[in-house]
Amino acid sequence: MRLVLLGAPGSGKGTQGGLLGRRFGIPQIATGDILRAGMAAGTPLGTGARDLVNEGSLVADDVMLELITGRLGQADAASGFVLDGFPRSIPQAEGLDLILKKLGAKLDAVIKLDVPKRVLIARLTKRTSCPGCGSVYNLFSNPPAVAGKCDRCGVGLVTRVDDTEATVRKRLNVYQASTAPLIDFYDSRGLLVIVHGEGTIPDVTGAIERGIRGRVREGR
Ligand code: G5P
Ligand code: MG
Repeated sequence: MRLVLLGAPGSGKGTQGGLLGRRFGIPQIATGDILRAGMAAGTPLGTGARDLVNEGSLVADDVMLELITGRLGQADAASGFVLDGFPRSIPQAEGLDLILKKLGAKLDAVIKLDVPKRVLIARLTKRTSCPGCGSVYNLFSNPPAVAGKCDRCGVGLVTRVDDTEATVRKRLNVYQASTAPLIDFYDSRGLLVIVHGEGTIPDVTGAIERGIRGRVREGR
């Protein structure tokens, strides 16, 4: 199964991407997580991306395409993946088409998570994340079992630098300008599945799975 999760900051790409990855036995490839891991480790990729990520701007398309070319070439992605946070612009989506063509692979579905702006802002300003495994929590709707600790790996939870209200608003504007055009891009290719993403986490997972099954049946 080859999936793309599309949606505004806070729409649930990381949360639902992790669940879908486990459900289908495929790696979740989250470009934001890869960049933050590089920032924490001080790699050239992370150092170059740090200011852009922290201020809510996009990292350059050629940098992201090089990253994703390498990642999709790894053995664990050979039979499927769920992309979370990539592509994020028309040039990235066109680049992904070329990468997949060279690999002889095709996307099965692009899931767009639809969540109203006021909910996105409320979610992100109450989010904590695990710097170890990428698990995501919400102080109100999805708290960890032990305050401040990741349920899955026990690592101390952190608040992302880009989750202040001002930076969240900037990220939402960047999403509208650069990423929202991908909705029409993938709709015109018959790949788009729109899912209402405002329910509980299990409800949204169920709606995504139904959407994927419908899309795969239609694509046969
Ligand atoms: P990221 O890391 O890709 P964003 O801004 O796209 O960051 P973000 O903030 O990670 O997206 P998300 O993954 O969509 O949001 O949402 P989430 O973390 O799963 O959930 C948000 C909150 O809602 C959590 O508290 C969660 O518990 C709750 N929640 C989730 N799902 C549900 C649900 O179904 N129901 C309910 N009730 N609650 C839910 O990118 C960061 C930066 O990296 C760079 C850019 O600088 C970017 O700003 N970057 C790239 N730059 C260029 N190109 C790319 N391809 C790039 N990728 C990353
Ligand atoms: Mg995320």
